[in-house]
Order: sequence, then C-alpha cells, then structure tokens
Amino acid sequence: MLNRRNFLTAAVGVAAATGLAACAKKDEGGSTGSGGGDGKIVLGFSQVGSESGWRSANTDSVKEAAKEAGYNLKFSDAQQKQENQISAIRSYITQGVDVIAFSPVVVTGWDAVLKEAKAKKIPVVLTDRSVETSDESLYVTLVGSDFTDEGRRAGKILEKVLEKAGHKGPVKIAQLEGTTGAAPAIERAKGFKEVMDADHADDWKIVVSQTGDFTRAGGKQVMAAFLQSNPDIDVLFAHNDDMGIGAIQAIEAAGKKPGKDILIVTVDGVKDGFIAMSEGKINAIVECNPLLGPQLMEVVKKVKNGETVERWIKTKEGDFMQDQAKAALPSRKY
Ligand code: GZL
Repeated sequence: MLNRRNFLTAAVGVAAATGLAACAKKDEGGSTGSGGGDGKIVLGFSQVGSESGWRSANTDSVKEAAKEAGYNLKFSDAQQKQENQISAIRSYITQGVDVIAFSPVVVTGWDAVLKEAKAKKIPVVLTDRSVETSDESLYVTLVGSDFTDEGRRAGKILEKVLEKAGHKGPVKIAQLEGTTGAAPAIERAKGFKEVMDADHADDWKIVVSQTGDFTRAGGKQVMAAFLQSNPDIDVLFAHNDDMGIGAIQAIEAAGKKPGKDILIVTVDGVKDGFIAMSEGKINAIVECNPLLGPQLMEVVKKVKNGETVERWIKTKEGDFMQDQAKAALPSRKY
C-alpha cells in the first residue's frame, strides 16, 4: 500500500525502474508494441468492471483519452474478478504491449503476474487503486486518489451535516463498505475511523458495517438488513454514491426519509449522486474524480520514453454539501 514514505521515494529509484524498463524495451524491438510497425504506443488496460457510475465514467475517460492521444488501446473489463484481470495482463504481456495499466480490484495477489511483466520489461502503471507488494519495482506509479483522505473528509463533512441537521447527542452510524479487500474500501474506512477516534470517541459509534460491493443492488440489500437489525440508525456512511442510492430505496421502503430521518454521506460525486443530493436525499458527497484518462496517457508516454515520473500522481477533488448540489449539477462532467 502506498504511504508517505513510498510517495517520497526519490525519482532516482523510479527513473532506474523506468529507465531499465524503457531501455530494455527499446533493445527488445520486434514486439507488437510501438515496434509493431505503425509507431503508435500500444497500451494494455485491465479495468475492474462496470459496477458503478464512477467506473463507467472512468472507462469513458480512459478510452477517450487514449483515442485523443492516438494510442492503440487494448481494453478488457474483468467483471470485478481478479482472475480475469490476471488473464488480461498475461495476454498483454504475450502481445508485447508497450505499457500495461490497470485498476486492481483488490490490493493483494498481484506479485506473480507483475513479475512476469517485469521479466518482459513491460512497465506497469496503476490507475485508481493501489496494490500491496514488497517489491516496489513491480509498478512505476499510481495515478489515483488518496482514499484515506477521502475517509477523513467524509468524517469532517459529517460533522457539518450533523450540525446543520441540529443533531444532538450520540450518533449511531451504519457503514456500507466497498468491495472487500479493495483499496478504496480499506482506506476510506481507515480515514473515517481516524476522525471518529480522534474527535468523536465519546459520541459516534459505527453500530453496523458490511460490504455492498460498490453496487446499487448491494447497497439496497444490505441497507434493508441494517434497518431490520438497527432501526434507530442516525447516519449512513456509504463508500460510494451507488450504494448510497441503493440504500435510499431501502430507507424509503421502510417508511423513513433519507437525508432527514437518516443522514447520508457518500463518496464519488457521480451525477446521480448529485441529483439525489439536490432532492434532499443525500446530505453531503466527498468527490472522488474518475476522469483519470488524460493524466494516465501523459504518464504512459513518459514511462514509454523512460522519463522520470512521481511514485503517486494524485487526482484533485472537492467536497459538496447539499445546498451546493443544484448549482454544481450543470457543470458535473460525470
Ligand atoms: C475509487 C473507485 C471506486 C469508486 C466506486 O477510486 O475505485 O470503485 O468509489 C467504484 O464507485 O466502484
């Protein structure tokens, strides 16, 4: 998992990795990479799946940016299965692409296939989500958000939501977690807990927490079960808008008012999330920007040319309270 130390890893280490990779690639020749004849950079991209509005926007951004950059993009959708991502990466290695990029569905289990890419001197760029590995040379950089910070931001914006709602006394919180083992699920929960432990050890309590797998169906199903076991929930913290939107359906089916009887904070900032917020059903959204395509293509070109890149290229994002939703909607890009 990336941390401050990794982030500060000197460019020297990265340059060495990319330099070696890039030089060796040039020595290789004959691959179906840019040496394949048309001179285009060949990028192999393995996507998590199409589980949420965020993911769809991320896929569109990658495809549009690759087209704009004139790259030959080989794209695969893993349907949220790690084995499908590993197969896709192996296929890109066999095809001899110039660079491999992927958003790892979970943080563990990647060393073997990334070592195969390294053996063939194909540089790997992580997008969106990070991996846990002891061998930092297995990938060149991560282009993506700081999920732990998103969790902290969710905790801090919940303070504003509670104050605006005039909530006094203890706060019972339900947490809809993202995909089990995924970096955003692990790190958003960690950041939110940091705020709870530091500032609300006496008044906030997570009374129930379970994965909804980042999907609307998962959010609806799990929230319905939450309401059965914990009918007096005050707050829902959902790790993405889609689970929050599914939960809204369950809350309404239980005869409660989302955004009033149960205050809701979510992460992502997709259009449907802003619409729900403008309808008063979500109280605040912590943005997680999926439009990584342009940054990714820039990095791919630098990596292909053996240039130095930072170990973690973070995306810029904001936070939105309910009263900002209507004004923000027209300019939302995803
Ligand atoms: C976050 C991304 C998460 C989104 C979900 O960068 O990995 O996966 O928050 C998506 O909507 O499914």
